[in-house]
Amino acid sequence: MSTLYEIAERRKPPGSTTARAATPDGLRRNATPNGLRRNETPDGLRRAATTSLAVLFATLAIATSVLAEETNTLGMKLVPIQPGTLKRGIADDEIRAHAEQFTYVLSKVAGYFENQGEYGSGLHTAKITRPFHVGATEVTRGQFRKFVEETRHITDAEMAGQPNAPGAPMLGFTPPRAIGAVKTLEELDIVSSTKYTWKNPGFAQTDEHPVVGVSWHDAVAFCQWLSKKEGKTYRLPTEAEWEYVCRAGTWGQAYWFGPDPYQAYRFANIGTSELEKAYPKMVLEKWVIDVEKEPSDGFVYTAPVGSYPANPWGLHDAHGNVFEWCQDAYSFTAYKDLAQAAGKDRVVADPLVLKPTTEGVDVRVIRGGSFYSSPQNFMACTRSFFLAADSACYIGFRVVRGN
Ligand SMILES: [Ca+2]
Ligand SMILES: [Ca+2]
Repeated sequence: MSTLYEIAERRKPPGSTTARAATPDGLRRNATPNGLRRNETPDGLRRAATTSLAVLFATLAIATSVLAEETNTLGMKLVPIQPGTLKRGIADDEIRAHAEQFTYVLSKVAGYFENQGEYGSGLHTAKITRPFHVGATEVTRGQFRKFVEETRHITDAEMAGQPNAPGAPMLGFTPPRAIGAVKTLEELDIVSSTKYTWKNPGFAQTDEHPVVGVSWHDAVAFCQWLSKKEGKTYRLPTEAEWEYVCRAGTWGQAYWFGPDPYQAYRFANIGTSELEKAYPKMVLEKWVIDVEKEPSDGFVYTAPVGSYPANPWGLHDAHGNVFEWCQDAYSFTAYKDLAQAAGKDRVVADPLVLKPTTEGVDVRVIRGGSFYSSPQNFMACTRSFFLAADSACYIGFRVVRGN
């Protein structure tokens, strides 16, 4: 079996290396129904009632302010998220649904996730203890452009090829030269080249499309710039926060919209029949689909952000469009390690993993799948990774703002 380093070195998209396998808490009320003592006078009752109402309105005002949706200086919509809990790991139902849907042998799918420590021994509960805001959409190319214009930031991909460049040339979308011309998987469709940057990912984009071709470093630099600009703390979501807001209260199903990947075309831009029609043999390798019968999601490459319905908490494109960088370093055994360290109750408060599988190799988590992904890769639970200094035409990011 390949080591993480070897896999990362190959710089293949997660879709091709791993595809095979691939509530809020309620507030406790401790008051009595009316909150009053038995011996109070009517006046006292009125005063107490008035006081109770004042407290209630004040509480509602606080709750409302916490719950407000906001638009920041970049015109980015931020939706409020309340603390709560998230089960992490793979639910039996999710495994079963995929085994049945894709004719994979149940044990094979389960075995894949078990190897990643995400199933059985890795099951645990993540407790999100603080409220935060999260971008309703992925960061757009127009928003990233403003950052570049103000800071003259040079991305890792733009430095690639020069001496001491931190990362490899960006993976851009390179259509096969001709049908039948591709002899090996290495020649297929996604190629590392210095000609690709966030301005040229290999397909056309407008300022409303999600920015791609940004490394983890570039995404963090964007957050730092925006924090300084607004005097607030912007950052990438932790891996746990990402799944928490993607699931939006759902558990035991592969997607926030349900268990059925064949409904995904209504809710997400993923690699489905339109991609297969544009580039035959590209999708079929990864996904058992019927090109003629299966509806298209409408986009071969990235879609303008927010083109599909929001999930119950107001997020668009958590599944698909582009993978999203998370703060965490990627570790194969992260879930198993966290579960074991958590003790009997297996509850971990605000988990954040910073220790990678291989010392000295900065590999970070990416989540949610992309326009190029098969269903296993855009499940809410599916963990993927990429080198922090590298970039690809199917990876972007979304920001979190602390409160
Ligand atoms: Ca698509
Ligand atoms: Ca996404």
